[in-house]
Amino acid sequence: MKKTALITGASAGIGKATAAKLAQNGFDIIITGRRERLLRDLGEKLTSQFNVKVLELPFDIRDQAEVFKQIKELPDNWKQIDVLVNNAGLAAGLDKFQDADIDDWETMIDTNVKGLLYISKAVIPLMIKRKRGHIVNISSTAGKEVYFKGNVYCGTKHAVDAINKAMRIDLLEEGIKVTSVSPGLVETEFSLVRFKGDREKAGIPYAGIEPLTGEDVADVIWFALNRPDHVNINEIIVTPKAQANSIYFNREQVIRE
Ligand code: NDP
Ligand code: 8X3
Repeated sequence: MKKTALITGASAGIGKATAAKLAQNGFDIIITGRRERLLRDLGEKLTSQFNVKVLELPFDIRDQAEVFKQIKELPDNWKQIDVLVNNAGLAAGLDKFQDADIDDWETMIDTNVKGLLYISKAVIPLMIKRKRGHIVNISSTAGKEVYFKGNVYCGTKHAVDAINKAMRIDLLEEGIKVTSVSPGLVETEFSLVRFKGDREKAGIPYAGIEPLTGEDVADVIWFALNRPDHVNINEIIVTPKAQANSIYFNREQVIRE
């Protein structure tokens, strides 16, 4: 039977690659993000390439009322959501705690934590009604270890990790699976967003290593989604070969090879 997935933050990076992966595997897809043009372009591409239905929903995940309105107003034939990928998120700034911009903190907490809570709270009742569903929360290695100047971004991803565990417990009796995927360095728009468009600074985290791609992470998400019904993958951590965790890198790998 045809399945439907809702992917937040599908206008770029990991979310965009995940939308393509699920479309390739026959899912109808609801794609969300703020940049409407990018969602429309992706929607057209996936529809023609994979012969699936795509619904583009442009909205800001930080806007609680808007999130609930968008889900409430879904056409009836889009309300049977089998998979929710909570991916929309960002880092803003990389500064010592004492130097950081409070607006950056607000943005990260509002998007990575509160936005994830809003969309989950709006979609979960639709899953409970059907006693089935699978939620994939995109956390990070930053949710496993805190790194220098990572303070609040790491805090939001530790929160995602805790929320992921809590959801799995609370949704157990509803037959809903909950998985977290925690990537290390992935080359997407993430760093450019973190450094507010400064391309030079944005390149620094990837210097001397071969980072993951959005497609690498989409493959891992698909692995978790594609298990038999009785199997739940609780957590996956995936890093580039040249990264051991949030802190340790082999930055010479690319140079040596
Ligand atoms: P990108 O910047 O490439 O993509 C982020 C996506 O989130 C975009 O589609 C963006 O859409 C969406 N988004 C951001 N803010 C909002 C908002 N307020 N409302 C709605 N959508 C929003 O980054 P990635 O693909 O790398 O990041 C995806 C997730 O993966 C994030 O949660 C990130 O923390 C996590 N992650 C990333 C890693 C990396 O190294 N890249 C590693 C580990 C985790 P738009 O701008 O159109 O709104
Ligand atoms: C993104 C990976 O190491 O930049 O979550 O925090 S990192």
